[in-house]
Amino acid sequence: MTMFNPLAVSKFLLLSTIFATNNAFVPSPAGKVTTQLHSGTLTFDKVDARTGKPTGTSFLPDEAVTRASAGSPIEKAKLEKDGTSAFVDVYEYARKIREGEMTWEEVEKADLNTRLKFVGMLHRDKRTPGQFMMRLKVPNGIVNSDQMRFYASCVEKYGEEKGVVDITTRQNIQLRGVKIEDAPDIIDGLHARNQTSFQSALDSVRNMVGNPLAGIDDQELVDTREFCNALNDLVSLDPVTQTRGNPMWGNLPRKFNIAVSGSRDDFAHTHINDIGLVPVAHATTGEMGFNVVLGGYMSIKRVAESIPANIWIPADRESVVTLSEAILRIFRDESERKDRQKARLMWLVEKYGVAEFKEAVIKEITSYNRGVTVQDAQPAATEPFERRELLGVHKQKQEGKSRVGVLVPTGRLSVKECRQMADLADAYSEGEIRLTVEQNIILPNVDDGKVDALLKEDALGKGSRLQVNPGFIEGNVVSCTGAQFCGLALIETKSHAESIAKKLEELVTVDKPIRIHWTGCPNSCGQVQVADIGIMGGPARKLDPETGKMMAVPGCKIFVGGRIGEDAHLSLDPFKEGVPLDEESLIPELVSILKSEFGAVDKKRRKRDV
Ligand code: SRM
Ligand code: SF4
Repeated sequence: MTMFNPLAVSKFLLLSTIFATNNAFVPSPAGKVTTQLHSGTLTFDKVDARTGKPTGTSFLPDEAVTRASAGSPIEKAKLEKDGTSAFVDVYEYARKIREGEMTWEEVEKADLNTRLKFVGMLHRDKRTPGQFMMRLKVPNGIVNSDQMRFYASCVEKYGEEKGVVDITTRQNIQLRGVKIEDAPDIIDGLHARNQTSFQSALDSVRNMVGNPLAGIDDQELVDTREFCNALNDLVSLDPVTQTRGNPMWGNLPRKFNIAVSGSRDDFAHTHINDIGLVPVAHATTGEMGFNVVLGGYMSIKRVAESIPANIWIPADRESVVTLSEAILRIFRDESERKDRQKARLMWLVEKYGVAEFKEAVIKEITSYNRGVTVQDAQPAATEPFERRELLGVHKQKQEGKSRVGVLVPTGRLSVKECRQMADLADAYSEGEIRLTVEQNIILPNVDDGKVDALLKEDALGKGSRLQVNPGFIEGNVVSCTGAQFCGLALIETKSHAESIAKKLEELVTVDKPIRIHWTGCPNSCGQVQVADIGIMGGPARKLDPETGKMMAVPGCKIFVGGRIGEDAHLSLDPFKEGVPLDEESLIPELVSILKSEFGAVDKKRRKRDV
């Protein structure tokens, strides 16, 4: 019997070229390394006996290992057992559970709630004990109909409520309801479809966000697909063994986000990523390239907009990969290991100073000896430019082709809706489906002559949640996962986000898209600070009519005035706090904000006026 190797990457299935890296790890003979934890002495394997690959920790300088060993409990969990071999754990646990040797409750706690995250498996212990969310990697947010049908088949057995598929705010897919015993089949199925869940969560480089209009847009400056694929390979593909999971990035101090923008619209949101690549032509030569912005992030402790690094690189794979690798290497070895709230890139850049950090990056790049050079940032274009719409029907640069943006309310897809989207993609967009950070779908390359037929499809018709021409309010809602599945949530989000948008749509008329984002807690996965109106879970009090006393109720903070695109701006201070979440409190607040800040008028009055 041949053993399936969960880490193996099929050469036939690999989309992108493998980069030979100068500092690729050459496995040394299995050896033990000892380090002092404050709980005692730890000895870890330099080469993981289970995978034959070096561990993530084996790439760290001694000094970083010492800091990690005195670091947070997550740092210790990573030192004690390597995350890049977590695939092996999933297969072993699944086999034992299937064969009745153990139950999920007996899985080692640090694996259950921490290390399995390296395989993209997040135990939803508070909400659905024993069931996991499985997060994938979808570079540039491009999937196909076969993959979409596969997602549906994976979650169907978990029932309508728990077995759903979500499009995330990183243009990515999450499968819900997954049980450990089913995970190997899902992982095998993903790998057979050139996808993976590996290194999609915890201290990993997260999904590569690119331009959802890559290759189909006449305003495009750079096609982001090859860069997202190349960067995905950098972090997810072991350059030595050519297996999934690159141990070089297997022990990072924290999550790391990269976004590659392809046009002046900045659909990728470079301003809220650790590395943002902003397409700008070289002022003298006209060569297309990227200005680099650094350190954008959101968290409970701090929300920061990216800062310019005064770096420009040409838009070629070698330059993009080398720059990212240099920054990642410095981040991996030098960033904070004790206080996780201070371990994001921005803190390290500030510790250096921007100019000094730039110098360190250039020194690192030079040491790789790949002939990559960087220049000072180039001036951005100044001609007026208006950010465009992604929903609806729009002409492509290809003659006779259109892109059709479909609203997926709050990114949530039922099994039936996944299959409907797959069928539409097969019939109209050569099977291709693109995801956006607004949690919606774009069907590319639809023949102009077939657009009418597409719009008449039942899946997009009256009564369907999926719509091509929704109202300006309901069509622009984004929502994080919230209390239904997320243990950190202070409030339920997605169901409120969808129903309140519908009600607002009935009450007022606006003359432009109004982006309402919901997020269940201050981590801001729903990115409320970029929204026109952002709703963040928070405490509130309300009069109890029975007792006549004030009582604590689920509530929210409201943010107003975030901007995206070239003129991005984060709205950092709440416009209003302590608003109860019930409809009789929240809807009047939102109507009032829509009127005072966004020129909304009552629907009835507008009808009379007309
Ligand atoms: Fe997030 C943690 C969901 C995008 C900032 N995020 C979580 C966890 C894993 C918490 C948990 O264990 O339950 C959430 C899983 C809930 C679930 O069951 O889905 C979670 N984050 C999400 C997703 C699914 C929201 C969504 O509905 O779309 C997004 C998945 C993206 C992906 O595909 O990889 C998601 N999270 C974001 C973003 C937006 C972005 O990347 O543009 C942010 C702000 C940007 C950033 O990271 O700087 C974000 N999530 C956080 C943070 C705060 C990070 C920090 O530095 O402190 C946490 C908490 C943490 O990491 O400790 C967090
Ligand atoms: Fe969970 Fe908070 Fe992120 Fe929402 S913002 S998914 S509640 S961690």
